[in-house]
Amino acid sequence: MLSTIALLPFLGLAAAHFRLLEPTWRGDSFADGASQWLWPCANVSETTDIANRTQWPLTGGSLVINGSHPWALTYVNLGLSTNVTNFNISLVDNFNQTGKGVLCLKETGRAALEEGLRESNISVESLDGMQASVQVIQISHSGASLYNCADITFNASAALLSDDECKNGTGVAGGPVQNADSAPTPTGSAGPSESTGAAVAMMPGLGGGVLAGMVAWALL
Ligand SMILES: *[C@@H]1O[C@H](CO)[C@@H](O)[C@H](O)[C@H]1NC(C)=O
Ligand SMILES: *[C@@H]1O[C@H](CO)[C@@H](O)[C@H](O)[C@H]1NC(C)=O
Ligand SMILES: *[C@@H]1O[C@H](CO)[C@@H](O)[C@H](O)[C@H]1NC(C)=O
Ligand SMILES: *[C@@H]1O[C@H](CO)[C@@H](O)[C@H](O)[C@H]1NC(C)=O
Ligand SMILES: *[C@@H]1O[C@H](CO)[C@@H](O)[C@H](O)[C@H]1NC(C)=O
Ligand SMILES: *[C@@H]1O[C@H](CO)[C@@H](O)[C@H](O)[C@H]1NC(C)=O
Ligand SMILES: *[C@@H]1O[C@H](CO)[C@@H](O)[C@H](O)[C@H]1NC(C)=O
Ligand SMILES: *[C@@H]1O[C@H](CO)[C@@H](O)[C@H](O)[C@H]1NC(C)=O
Ligand SMILES: *[C@@H]1O[C@H](CO)[C@@H](O)[C@H](O)[C@H]1NC(C)=O
Ligand SMILES: [Cu+2]
Repeated sequence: MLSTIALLPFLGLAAAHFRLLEPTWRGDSFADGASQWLWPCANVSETTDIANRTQWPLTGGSLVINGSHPWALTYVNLGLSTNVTNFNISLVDNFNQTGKGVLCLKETGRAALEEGLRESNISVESLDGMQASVQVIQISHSGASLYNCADITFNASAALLSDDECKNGTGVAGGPVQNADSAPTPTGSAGPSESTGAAVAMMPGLGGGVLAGMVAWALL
């Protein structure tokens, strides 16, 4: 947050800066030289030490974020292999994180991962040992997107976080996107991060009513 204080008067709004606690993020995206505004991974480069990648179960691992704003549209995408910019498996599509603090998804996007592997022609068996990166996007009131990434290795022996380690903070939850004339229609195809364009281009899963709403908020 501190690093963006100078920007706030300019943007007129605070953005939903957040920390990615699990899987372990690439590096501190609040540090100098990094910026969560920057696609695709906040200008934090990929982990070079393979031992520092989080081991993830083949059915999708646990995800913990610590959000700093009252709500944010949240996406979780996966890119298989290393140095990817194409995070084209959408694990979690477009939910509204409400409440500041810690949100944990115990097993992230199991069904979406299976489908993404099928579409990528990759068997669950060959996923074992594969490196990949997880990208989390949050979009709040201003309509601008914020990014954090974590580097993982899929591992058949890796475990989900325990129930003790995976809890939602008091008052933190997730819900469907509101303020829309029409319900969002998840696409289930390409993830939202293929484009570097405007925030609205990041949200193929949103119905036109939502897009209009987002544009309206962005102009507030
Ligand atoms: C991204 O990080 C590199 C160093 O890793 C730095 O040279 C560059 O200025 C940064 N880009 C932005 C837009 O901050
Ligand atoms: C790996 O993680 C350890 C512990 O956080 C850190 O000290 C080390 O610098 C990391 N290695 C690399 C190459 O980033
Ligand atoms: C989440 O962020 C808040 C505000 O910065 C902080 O007080 C809290 O300790 C963080 N929680 C965790 C689990 O890191
Ligand atoms: C990823 O890209 C960086 C910088 O371009 C390069 O140094 C590194 O070797 C690449 N990693 C892999 C696994 O290709
Ligand atoms: C994602 O992109 C990779 C490389 O660009 C491609 O091989 C793979 O089939 C794509 N997967 C999906 C689900 O679109
Ligand atoms: C999928 O992978 C298998 C085995 O590598 C290969 O024989 C097949 O042609 C691939 N199919 C597509 C659609 O790429
Ligand atoms: C896979 O996970 C298991 C259990 O955490 C660990 O012992 C093993 O070293 C991991 N494999 C690799 C290749 O890192
Ligand atoms: C935390 O909240 C999200 C969104 O409501 C929910 O999907 C998830 O299961 C919750 N996590 C836990 C550990 O109950
Ligand atoms: C997310 O939920 C909050 C709290 O209910 C609400 O004020 C906000 O408008 C919601 N945002 C969207 C895009 O649904
Ligand atoms: Cu912020």
